[in-house]
Amino acid sequence: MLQPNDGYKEIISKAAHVVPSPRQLRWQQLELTAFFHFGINTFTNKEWGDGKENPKLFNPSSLDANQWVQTAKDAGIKQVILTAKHHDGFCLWPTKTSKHSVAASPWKNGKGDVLKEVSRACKKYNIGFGIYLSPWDMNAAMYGTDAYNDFFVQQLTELLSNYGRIDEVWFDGANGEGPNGKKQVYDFNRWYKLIRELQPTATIAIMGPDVRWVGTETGYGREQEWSVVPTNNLDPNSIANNAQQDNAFKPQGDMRGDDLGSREKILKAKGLVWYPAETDVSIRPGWFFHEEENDKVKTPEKLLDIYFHSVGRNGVLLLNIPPDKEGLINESDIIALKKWKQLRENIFKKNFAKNAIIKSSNGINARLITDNNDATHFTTTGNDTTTIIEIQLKTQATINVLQLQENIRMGQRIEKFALEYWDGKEWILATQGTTVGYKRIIKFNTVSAGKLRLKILSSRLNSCLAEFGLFFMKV
Ligand code: FUL
Repeated sequence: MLQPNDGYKEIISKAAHVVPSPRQLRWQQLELTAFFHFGINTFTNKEWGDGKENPKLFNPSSLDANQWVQTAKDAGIKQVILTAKHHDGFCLWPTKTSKHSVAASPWKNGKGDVLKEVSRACKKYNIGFGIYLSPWDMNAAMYGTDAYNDFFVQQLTELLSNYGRIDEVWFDGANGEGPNGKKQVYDFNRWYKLIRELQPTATIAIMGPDVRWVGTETGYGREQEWSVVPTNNLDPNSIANNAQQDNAFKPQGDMRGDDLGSREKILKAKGLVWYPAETDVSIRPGWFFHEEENDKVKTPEKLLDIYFHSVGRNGVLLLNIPPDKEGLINESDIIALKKWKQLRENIFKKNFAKNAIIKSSNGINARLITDNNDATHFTTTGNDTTTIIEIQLKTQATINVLQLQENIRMGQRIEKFALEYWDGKEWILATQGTTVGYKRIIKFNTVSAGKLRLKILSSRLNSCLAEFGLFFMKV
C-alpha cells in the first residue's frame, strides 16, 4: 500500500512487488481465448439489436456447440466466452427473468439452452468457459430503475449456478438507454460480490476488477504495457489498494492512453493495482455473423501479426469467432484458424537458444531461462537492477524473433532491454524494447548469429526473467 510520505525508491519498489491474484495468473497463462458472439442479431443480420425483435426469428437449423469449441481448441484457444445476453436483452438460456429468450423461439420447440450446450462442450474438450452478460439491456422494461439491478442479479445468479464452473464474467462498457429512454446506474459492487460468492475463481473483466480492456478493438496492444497501474484511473472513492481486495473498485476514467503505468504515472499514484490487459478483436469486421463478410475473414498472416501484438505485448488475446445462422462456425473462419495455428507452430517449435551456454556475471540461475517453465527465473544479485546475459548458441543460427517472459509471480519489473549479436568484429543491435511482463514477442530483421547478449538496461527491481527464446519465421 502506498503511503503519502513514500519516497521515489519506495514507490518504485512497491510497484515491483504488486503481483497477480491466482485467478489473474491462471487467466494470463491462457494467452488465447475466444468470444462467441451469437444471438438474435445473428438472425436479423445486425450488430446491435433494439430489444424489440421477434424471438421467433431465433432458429439455428443445426447448432453444434461441440463444433464451436473444437474449432477453438484446434486453434490453441484455452477458454471461450459466450454472449449469454447482448444489448438487445435476448437471452440464450431459458431465463425466468424475461420472455425475450430462446424459450420463446422455435429452436428445439423452445426447450433449447445454448448455455448448457456450450458449457458442456467446454467440459468435454477441457477448456475454460466464460459468459458475457450485457449490463445494457434494451428490452428490460425496468431498465433505468433500481429494480433492474435486482433483475440483473437474478440473471447472474441463474448463469453462475446452473452451468458448472464459470471462468470469466465479461461486463461490457457500452451503456446506452433502455426502452424507456433512461440510463442505468449499475450496482457493480453487488454484482462483484455475487460472482465472488458463487464462482470464486472467475475473473471479472472489463467493467470489473480483474482484467482491463486494452483500449482498442484492433487486436494491437501497447508498445509499453504495464500490468501494474495506478488506482486513480479507477474509482477514486473506493481506495483499492490491490487486486486481491476482491470487490474493492470499479473501473472508471480513461484507460486508453499510450502510457498507463510508467514511472511518471505511478509516482503520482494514490495506490497501485495488478490490472492486466485483454485485447479483444473479431476475426471478421463485425462481432456477429454476417454472410456478406465470409470473404472478409482475417487472413492467417493478419492473425499472426495480431498474436505478436497482443499476446506478444503482455496481453491476453480474446478473438471473436461468430457462429452463423445454422449454428455453426463457418468454413472460412475454420480454414483461417487452422493456418494461423500452423504458422505459430512453425515459428515456435524450435528455440535456437535451447542448450545454449548462458552466463551473467551478476546473475544467478541463467540456465533457467530456457527451461520452458515460466515459474522459474534468472535474477540479478545484490542491488543490481541491470545486467548483461551472454548467450553462446550451439551453432550459428538464422533468427528474427525474440520472445521474453518475466516470472510475474514476482511482479512486473523490466523497463528496458536490448538484444545484440556478435558479427565477428563488434556487437550489433538486433532489437530493443521497453516492457516485457508475462510475454513479449518481437520480430526483427533476420540475422545470422552464434553469440548474443541480452541487456536488461532498466528494471524496477532485480529482474526475474523466466524465459528467453530465439526463433525464425519465414517472411
Ligand atoms: C462492445 C459491444 O457494443 C459490441 O457489440 C461487442 O459486444 C464488443 C465486444 O463490445 O462494447
